[in-house]
Amino acid sequence: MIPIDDSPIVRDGKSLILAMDHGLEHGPVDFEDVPGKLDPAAVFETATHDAVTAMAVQKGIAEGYYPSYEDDVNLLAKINGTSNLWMGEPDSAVNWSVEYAAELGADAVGFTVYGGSNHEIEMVEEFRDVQESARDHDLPVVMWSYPRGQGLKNDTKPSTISYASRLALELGADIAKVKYPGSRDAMAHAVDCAGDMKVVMSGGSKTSDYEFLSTVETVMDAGANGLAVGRNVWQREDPTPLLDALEKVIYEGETADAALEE
Ligand code: FBP
Repeated sequence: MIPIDDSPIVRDGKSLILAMDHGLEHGPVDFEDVPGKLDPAAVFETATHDAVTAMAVQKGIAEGYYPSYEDDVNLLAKINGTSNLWMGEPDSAVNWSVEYAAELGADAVGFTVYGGSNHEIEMVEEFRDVQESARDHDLPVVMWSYPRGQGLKNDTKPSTISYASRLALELGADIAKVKYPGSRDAMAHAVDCAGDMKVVMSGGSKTSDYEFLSTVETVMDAGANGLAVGRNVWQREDPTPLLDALEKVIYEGETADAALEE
C-alpha cells in the first residue's frame, strides 16, 4: 500500500469508480434493458460526472474510446477479466500489461483475485507482477477481491469479506473492492481488517435509488471509502440524478434521505 490521496482517482480520500467491463464479464445481457449503453461512449459520458473519480474498462474499450475522454475521465485499466462463457473454477485471463495501460494513459490499474479458487496461487502470482509493474509506473492498484470457488458456498458472508479486504492489504493493493457483507458491523470489520488501505463496495445488480443509496450510506458510515459500481449507475436511462445523490452521500456525508430530497 502506498499513500494515494493525491491520485486523481481519489477525491477527499474517497472514490467512485464507474465499472464497465460487463460486456466481457457477463456478456451483452447486461445491456438488454438499456441498449443505448452498448455504445461505450455513452458510459464514458456518464463518467464525466464530477462524482466519478475513474472509469474501469478493459483494453479494447480503453483503446477505442478513452482517447476521446482523456481530458475528462480518469482511466482505471482493468488488467484481467474472464467471460461468463468460462465454466471452470473461477479464474481470470491477464488481458494487457501495466506498461501498455500506462501508455494508453491509465491513472490506475485493477486486478481481480479470486481467493479460495483452485486457481488462487496462479492469480496471486500474476497479481504480484502487476502490482510491482504498477509501482514502477506510480499507478495505484485496485484489487477486485472476490473470494469464490468450489470451497466457498457464500461469497458475501462477513468472515469472507473481512478475509477479502485483509488479503488485498497483505498482497499490496491500494484499494480493495469487496462485496457488501450484509450489515454495517460486518463492513466495519472488513474496513478494520484492511488497516490504512482503502476499501470500496462493489455495486451489484440494479436496485431502487433508495435501497442503493441506503446501502452506500451504511458502508460509508462503516468507514469505507466509496464505491466501484457499474449496473446500478449505467443501467439507469439517466444516471445523473443518482450520481448527484451519490456525490452527496459519499463526499459530503449526507444521508440517503437527505440526498434524495434535494
Ligand atoms: P456491478 O456494480 O455492476 O456489480 O459491477 C462491479 C463489477 O465488479 C464489475 O467490474 C464486474 O463486471 C462485475 O461486477 C463482476 O461481478 P460478478 O463477478 O459478481 O458477476
